[in-house]
Amino acid sequence: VVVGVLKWPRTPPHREWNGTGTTPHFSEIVLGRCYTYTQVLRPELRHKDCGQIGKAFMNAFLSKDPCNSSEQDYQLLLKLTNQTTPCHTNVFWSKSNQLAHQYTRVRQDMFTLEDTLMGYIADGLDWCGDAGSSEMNYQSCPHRRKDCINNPTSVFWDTVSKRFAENACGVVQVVLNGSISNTFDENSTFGRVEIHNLHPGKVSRLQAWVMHDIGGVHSHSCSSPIINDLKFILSKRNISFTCQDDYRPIKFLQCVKNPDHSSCSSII
Ligand code: C8R
Repeated sequence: VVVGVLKWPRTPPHREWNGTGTTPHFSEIVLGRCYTYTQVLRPELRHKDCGQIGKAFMNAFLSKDPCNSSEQDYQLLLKLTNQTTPCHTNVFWSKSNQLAHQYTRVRQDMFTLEDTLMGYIADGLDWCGDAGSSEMNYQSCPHRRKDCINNPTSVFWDTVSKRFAENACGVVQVVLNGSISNTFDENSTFGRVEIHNLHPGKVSRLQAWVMHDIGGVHSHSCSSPIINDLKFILSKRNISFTCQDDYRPIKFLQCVKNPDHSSCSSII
């Protein structure tokens, strides 16, 4: 008698969580992105060990309760992916993901978190494991609001965003979305984690660019009280703050997509 037969037929695994499951081919994507970044995009990092980095990433969440993830789980991964960016090159963003990345794509000397190795590897991926198994859960992962806050991806972004802010120096920039109600949101990663982890001795000033969608509403601008909230938090931390609406270099990127809009043809 073949014992294995007793396990069959298996009921398909049910979706235990409300969030998207681990991205198919997660470990291959991680490895591929790591090699692309270190061997092709930034060969100054070619000494990084992508095999180790891939393993450390998996070990951070496999065989663990996906609602009990911690900063500690990611410490080895952070250590293996450490990277210094020059002063005056850090770009933060909040609710302006695409635009901020378009900006640094053109300005190769500037870095968002996704332009660093760790952010590049993880951008857009989902992952989680399970305490009772050494496999990834491709079916579902905990949703931040509907299931639990301390899930592997949320804890990861908080942890790496914190490090990115701690390492920032000089004048740092943030791209904000002036066409939504929460242009500055104290509950976002930027408002909750990053601004509180900038080092006052290292960061001299935060330069905010409040960008409005072309043809979109102007919910907030630099003179809005919500921007004053940000200024106030920074002043308490001895970091100076400057703000400019519709910064021209970024506005030009928006105009590339909307060349015929009246606000794109004026010369002022
Ligand atoms: N940062 C945070 N979250 C990130 C991220 C990143 O670099 N990259 C990705 N893909 N994500 P939002 P925010 C994912 O609300 O909360 C850093 C995460 O799943 O528009 O203010 C970065 O340095 C996360 O839940 O912005 C940047 O400065 C959402 O995208 C802020 O934090 C966050 O999208 C942006 O975080």
